[in-house]
Amino acid sequence: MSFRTPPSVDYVEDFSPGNGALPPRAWYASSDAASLSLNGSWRFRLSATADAEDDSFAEDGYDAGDWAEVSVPGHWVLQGDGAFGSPIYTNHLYPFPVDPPRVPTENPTGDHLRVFDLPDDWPALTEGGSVLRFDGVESCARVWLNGTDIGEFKGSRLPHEFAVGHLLKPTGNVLAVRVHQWSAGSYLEDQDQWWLPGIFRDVTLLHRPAGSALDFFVHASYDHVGGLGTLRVESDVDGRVTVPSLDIDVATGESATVPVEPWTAETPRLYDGVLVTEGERVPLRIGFRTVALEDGLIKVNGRAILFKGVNRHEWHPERGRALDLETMREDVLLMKRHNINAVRTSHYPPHPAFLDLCDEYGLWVIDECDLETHGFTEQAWRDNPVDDDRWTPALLDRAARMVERDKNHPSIVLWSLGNEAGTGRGLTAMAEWIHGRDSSRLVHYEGDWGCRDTDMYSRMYADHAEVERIGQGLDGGPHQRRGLPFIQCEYGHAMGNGPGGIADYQRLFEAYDRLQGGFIWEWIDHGIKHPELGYAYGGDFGEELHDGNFVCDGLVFPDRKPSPGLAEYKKVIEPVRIEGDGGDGTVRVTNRYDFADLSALAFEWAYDVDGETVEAGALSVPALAPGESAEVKLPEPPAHGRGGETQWTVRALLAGDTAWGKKDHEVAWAQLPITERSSLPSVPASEGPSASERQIRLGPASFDVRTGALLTIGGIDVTGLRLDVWRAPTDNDEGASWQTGERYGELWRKYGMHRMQHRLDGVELGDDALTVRTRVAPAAWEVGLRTVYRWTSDGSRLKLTVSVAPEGDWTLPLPRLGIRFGLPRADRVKWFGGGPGEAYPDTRSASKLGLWHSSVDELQTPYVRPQENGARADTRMAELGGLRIEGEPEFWFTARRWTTEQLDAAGHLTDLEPGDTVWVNLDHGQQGIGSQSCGPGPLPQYELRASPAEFSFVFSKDA
Ligand code: IPT
Repeated sequence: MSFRTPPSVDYVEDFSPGNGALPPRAWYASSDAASLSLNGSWRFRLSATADAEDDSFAEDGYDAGDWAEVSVPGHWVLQGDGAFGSPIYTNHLYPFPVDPPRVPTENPTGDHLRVFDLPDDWPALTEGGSVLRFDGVESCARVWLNGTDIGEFKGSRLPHEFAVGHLLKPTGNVLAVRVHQWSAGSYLEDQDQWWLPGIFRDVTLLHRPAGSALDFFVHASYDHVGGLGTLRVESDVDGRVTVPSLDIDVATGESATVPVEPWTAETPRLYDGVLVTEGERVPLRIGFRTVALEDGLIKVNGRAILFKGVNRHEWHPERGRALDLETMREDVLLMKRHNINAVRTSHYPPHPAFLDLCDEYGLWVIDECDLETHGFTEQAWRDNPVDDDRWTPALLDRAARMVERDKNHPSIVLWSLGNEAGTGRGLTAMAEWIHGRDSSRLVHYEGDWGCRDTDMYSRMYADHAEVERIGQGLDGGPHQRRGLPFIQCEYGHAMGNGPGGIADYQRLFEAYDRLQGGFIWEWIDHGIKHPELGYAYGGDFGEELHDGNFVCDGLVFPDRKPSPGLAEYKKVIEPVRIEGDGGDGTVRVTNRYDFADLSALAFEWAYDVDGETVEAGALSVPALAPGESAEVKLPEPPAHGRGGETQWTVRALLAGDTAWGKKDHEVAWAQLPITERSSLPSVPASEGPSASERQIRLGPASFDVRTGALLTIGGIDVTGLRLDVWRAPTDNDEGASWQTGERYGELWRKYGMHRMQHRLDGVELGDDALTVRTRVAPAAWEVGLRTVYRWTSDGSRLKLTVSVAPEGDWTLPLPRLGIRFGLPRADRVKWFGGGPGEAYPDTRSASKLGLWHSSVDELQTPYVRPQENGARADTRMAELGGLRIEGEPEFWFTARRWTTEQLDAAGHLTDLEPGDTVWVNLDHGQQGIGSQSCGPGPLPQYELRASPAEFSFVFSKDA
């Protein structure tokens, strides 16, 4: 009998960040040193535990012919059609027992194997050295090259390099990497996202020529008073730095000061330079800028900046956090096109290529360290690794790997210690180290409300009132914090429909200097493409613990299509303010950029009648400097010979193609009403209702004689027309379980808003009207809505006036208030009102008054978890299914091929099966959206309180 000794896997559970790796350094692409990408298909073997297999697979000659294959970069749980386990989604709960640094015995472990030859032109193995670089492996890896154990490491979203020159051979190199899903490092990586093991970023072999620099630090500052840039490149190997366009040619370590154009996120001027050492030429992209904390404000180049930011996780619906360059570029382009000027790399340093794009296109970056220990909140932060000296080396290693890798990016203005890790000495040690290493940037961390370690006060999800108090400096707090600027590193939780209330935040950010803006949570929904479910979220893989669709809370859908929340944000943060009174023919244009003048923009006016542009032309606006305003005269209103509602639409467009947008791309706009909307066509009640045995007839309509229910209009069947108050609760209606405010989803169900009963109190045939009296109320409660439907007609048109009088003590808002009905067939929709996208009371900034067209299907917003969506605001007129509907006052309208109840019951979009009936809601009111899925609910002015209401619609056959 023989016993196998399991391999030692102590490194998996020790506090140490690892062994054998080289010191961290800047990440760059050399112009002439050879490199070999080891991305591609690797052999793969999955084991259930860390010690199931010995290391013989790392030996030359090992036959892995029967192993599976995976793509590197990639996560094994997203490959192999489920054969390699599944993703797990938890927000902050650790999916394993909390007993740091121990992890479960069941620890999925993926052995990865790749055999490679050096290319023919690879430098002779005696020339210089070679480095093997891993840009990201989750969560712990051990590496062998040609049978030699070269070390192991943790720190999933950080680079690790190993010196391997002495181990390489021209052909048949065997690279073996053992990756463990769980490790001590997992305790430091409790970010709200999918747990996705694997080698998910590039693996590269880099030649390091003799005499090449190991590391270098580009210091490029800007003196805004003199307009001078100062460049100094520190390098551990002496060399020269040249910037031809600036006539700079200096030795490393020496400074050169010359007139330059500064780098800003708005004007991302980069200068090409080269660092030449004896062994290598390294291209530099230099941006001159100075970040400082001055007068209690974050200033760049002498001016306070306003962050209009987003939190960005790396995400791709099929590849998880393994992003290709084109996907990263798409993120940056989408952000730039939506007026976003800042990114917080929540909650780990991104793939370094993303930062190159931020430098190039211009985005302010908060680079955040790969650190979160949020799960310790469940035990009142006891044993939190950031307050336990045994973990401090790992924390410092993470800080250094981030700063050293990313220090040469002008776009990075703040370093962030991590997210949701409580407080402790380990964080202080990180902050001290970062401050000491790089005094040219500021340090951010949200968890430290006393600002012991940070250069600004940062919070998440503070409500409007508190933000205003902070703006006014009336928030008290420790002395240390009082003189510091404020940012909301997370706000506007974009889960499902929403976020609401961001325009109200933006007003505060603009009103108070201390408030330097914020970062919407978050950029993208982390839905995973799934054959049956469309996009999967937490729980869809049978996880033992999970947080459902809390992982789908982005401004773009998993496929990166913009959601209405992104359109809203774009409008709210637009860099040009256009305002005025349409009647007096002038507009006031204000430049709200921090640095750029308006010379890149061209302005246009349009004169609209009933939502259609009848004439348009160029508007000449001076190239205002930041902060400046000008009054600009509009032309004489054109004679159009039409009655109707008139307005000016003034737009700011890109004057020419830019790196991120084409000429005519819309940057900002406003509409200035000239004449009021014309009132409803009068429908003189020239006909009265007449009853036969079965039906009541009134003008073009027929009704049930017993119930007074509408049956047809002009021969078109109309089903189930009645008062409606129910909407499929949004994620923000439902609210997060920890919210202390009222959670309306729950409250509405408790009070039966989804099961209102309609009691018929009378059908009256008057001389000029059919009146149907009802009381609409939920079982078990005394609250109700007395509802009267009054129908009149002039023979061809049919008018409905609905009067609603609440009864009882309504302590809750209504989800909506309006009517709904079904139409047998409808496809194209035309409306005069707000569009083109959806809007709700506190998400309506981007809704433009116009004459819009859509199909019923295109009216739907595909929130990953189905919920109320698709309302169009301020509707004056809608045509669909052969009917024309005009309303007074303006109404909200939605139309869908399923009922609200079906929408409410659906868990995924694939649960929604279109029926034959199109269900139409015409709403007098809608409850606001707010941000209660992880923040404050709707502000009081956006709540739909039950109160007496009257609203009318005129129905006619569409011409
Ligand atoms: C906050 C987290 O920082 C972020 O990662 C994400 O989980 C977000 O919430 C919600 O989607 S933490 C929250 C408890 C305020």
